Amino acid sequence: MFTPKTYRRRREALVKLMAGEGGLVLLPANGEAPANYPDNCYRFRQDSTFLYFTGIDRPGYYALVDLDQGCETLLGDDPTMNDIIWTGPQPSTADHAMKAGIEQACPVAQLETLVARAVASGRRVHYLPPYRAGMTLKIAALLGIAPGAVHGGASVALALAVVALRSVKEPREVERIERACATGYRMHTTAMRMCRPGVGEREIMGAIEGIALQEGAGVAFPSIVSQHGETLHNLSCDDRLTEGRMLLVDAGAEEAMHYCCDFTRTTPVGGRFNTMQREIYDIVLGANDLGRRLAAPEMLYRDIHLAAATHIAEGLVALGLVKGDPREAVEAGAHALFMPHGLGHMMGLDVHEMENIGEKYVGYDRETARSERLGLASLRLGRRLQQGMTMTIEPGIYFIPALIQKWRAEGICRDFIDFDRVERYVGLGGIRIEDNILITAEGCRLLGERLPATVEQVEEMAGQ
Ligand SMILES: [Mn+2]
Repeated sequence: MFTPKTYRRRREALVKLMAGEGGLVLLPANGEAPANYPDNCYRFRQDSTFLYFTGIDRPGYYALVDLDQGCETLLGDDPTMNDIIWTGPQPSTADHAMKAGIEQACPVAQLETLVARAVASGRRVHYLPPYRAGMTLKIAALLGIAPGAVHGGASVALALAVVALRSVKEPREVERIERACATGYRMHTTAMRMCRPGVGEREIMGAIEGIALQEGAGVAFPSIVSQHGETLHNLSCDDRLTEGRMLLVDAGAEEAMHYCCDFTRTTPVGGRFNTMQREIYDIVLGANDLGRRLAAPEMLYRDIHLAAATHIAEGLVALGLVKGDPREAVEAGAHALFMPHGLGHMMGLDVHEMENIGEKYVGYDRETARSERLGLASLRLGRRLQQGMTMTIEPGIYFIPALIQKWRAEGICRDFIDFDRVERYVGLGGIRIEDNILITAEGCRLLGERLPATVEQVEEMAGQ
């Protein structure tokens, strides 16, 4: 945990940003989530906004911030004798409140009374849209509304205030993210060294997820460890590595306080790229480099995405896969055949930072909105960048047989794509190169030590 002062200051900033709103802010912790019977739960993961404002990494708590009176309450139940027998001595609610810099602590049973009193006197209860069914039901019961009305009743003012605060990282948060990056470095270099014919994808997954568990709170999301890199979120990993293919690993760790990293590397099995792979790899790497050169305060991330897409189109024109003017090809959305995803996303306490709060407020803003246009429709982040933001840059090129077939059959972008030539690349799979950056005063810098990235660096690491 950070100091109580840190959490108090963050909540004071929240109250300031919500000046004029009035009412109560309800910040719920996550509860335990049963996997297959009530006592066998998934790994506990705290709600990131609750973590940000309190630092408390335990289930079942609620923080209430009174915007009118400026007082704060932590609600939680003290451990019972039974809890102590099974799970050992635990801090009391008052202990947690003290560490979070919250003055009042009381049992959860009082939540209903406090909220009911606010509702009865016509005061607004601000909450973020819940993402677990149990919390939706809880909020419905507390406010006396139908579960179906909970999402729509979430507070826009609270969403905007939380996004404003969490988007800009404090130096102490950057330091934590870089700890996660150090673990990510070890995960990815381990995967590269294991990338030999005959090794199971699952062996590599087990090895790298083990590193995440040894060094911190485990993985930030289920690892992608696959020779089928063209399947963007491929979670199956039952194949054995074969010479001539490439292994795509998209994996990240959470450090002890749950700050994340999120890296992707693509390594040739056996440690040597063939010519076809190397040509495509270098285009993706060039797009990654370009993204980092352009990322700076006031830049629209959407424009960086389009610049990276144009770089990819230029590279593919040189190889004869794309025809015509690269800029016009990108305007028509032709790059989406090869990169059907966005260039990146914010990252912090969530690997997709604040995705639960609503993309409209997180990835976009008053000035920008997600476009329906081909080649932009999957972009999670489009808004203007600010100093202190942390995000990924993750261009890729993929050869997805079903998508190529569909585009060919429907004649999509046929003026810009040489389908005969593209089909020769089916079987190559997919390449993605993902780094994590911090927006600085002048531009951006990498978070953590750079993982092997050039063809030479990857081949050297894979050859070890
Ligand atoms: Mn990512």
